[in-house]
Amino acid sequence: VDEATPPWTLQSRTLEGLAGYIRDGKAKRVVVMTGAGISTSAGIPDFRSPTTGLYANLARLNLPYAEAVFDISYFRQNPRPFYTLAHELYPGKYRPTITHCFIRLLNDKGLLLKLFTQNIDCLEREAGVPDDKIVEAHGSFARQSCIECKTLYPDDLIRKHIEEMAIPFCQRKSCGGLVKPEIVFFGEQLPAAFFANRGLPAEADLCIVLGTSLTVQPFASLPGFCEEGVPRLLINQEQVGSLGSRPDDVLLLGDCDDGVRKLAKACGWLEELEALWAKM
Ligand code: CNA
Repeated sequence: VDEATPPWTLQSRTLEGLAGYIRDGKAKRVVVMTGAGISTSAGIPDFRSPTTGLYANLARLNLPYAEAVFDISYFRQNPRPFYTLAHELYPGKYRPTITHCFIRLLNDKGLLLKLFTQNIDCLEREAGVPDDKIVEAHGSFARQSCIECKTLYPDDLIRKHIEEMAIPFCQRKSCGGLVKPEIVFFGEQLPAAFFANRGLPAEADLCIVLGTSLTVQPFASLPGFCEEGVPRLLINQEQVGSLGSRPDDVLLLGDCDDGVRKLAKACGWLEELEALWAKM
């Protein structure tokens, strides 16, 4: 929208306007959508940032193209690049960021309708966002199974394999297929929970999009399901998707942790947020 178009819902299309909306109790059903950018300050690289992203640094894995590391047909031929990466990304090594804690705080205040995350690092969970509030749209490292017969594979064994960068195989002798954490690869179906919940943005009274390039479908279509007139906030290094095209879209371009701190401050929640984060 151009600057002359007035907002429909907010007092002003600014952080202050948005914080006013929250302080007035108008945001009671908040949907949050996140991506790799909320975990970069925890030390986990994103995919697409030009020099620091994983795709820019995958040369050492000798891939035919960067996305192959998460491509199911490539994995079948050569699982080693994925397991090299899994060794680096495996949960348990990283501390949630203040942005993860902000989502937890929204839930503690009874305002979180649902968190849709593309991340597989489980940091939202570690920050204390409850299981039933999270839709891990691209799966996670929480479980692993055989890619052929789907038999589950034990947690302790996958951990050992990933630590040692060894490739795990199905324990059923008659099968012997490759085992893979249940993160969604290109060419695989998204989890049922995504499809069961994808209508929820239409019920939201506030949408917050954090740290994602919004380039992977169908996740990228979620903010578009919010009703017209429902404020949408983007906190990201760059403008993405259709955020910024509606009269009540607020853009806070820059670092997520900085943006979240500014929002928390404007809502009067900053001390509480910092205290929560300090305990992580
Ligand atoms: P992406 O395509 O790499 O985009 C990341 C976005 O975040 C970009 O727009 C960046 O500009 C922005 N960004 C990076 N750092 C910051 C920061 N500190 N503050 C604000 N903005 C920042 O990642 P997406 O999540 O959009 O892509 C979807 C893929 C990436 C999903 O399938 C994930 O599984 C996958 N991924 C996940 C992780 C993880 O779990 N932490 C890490 C790397 C990739």
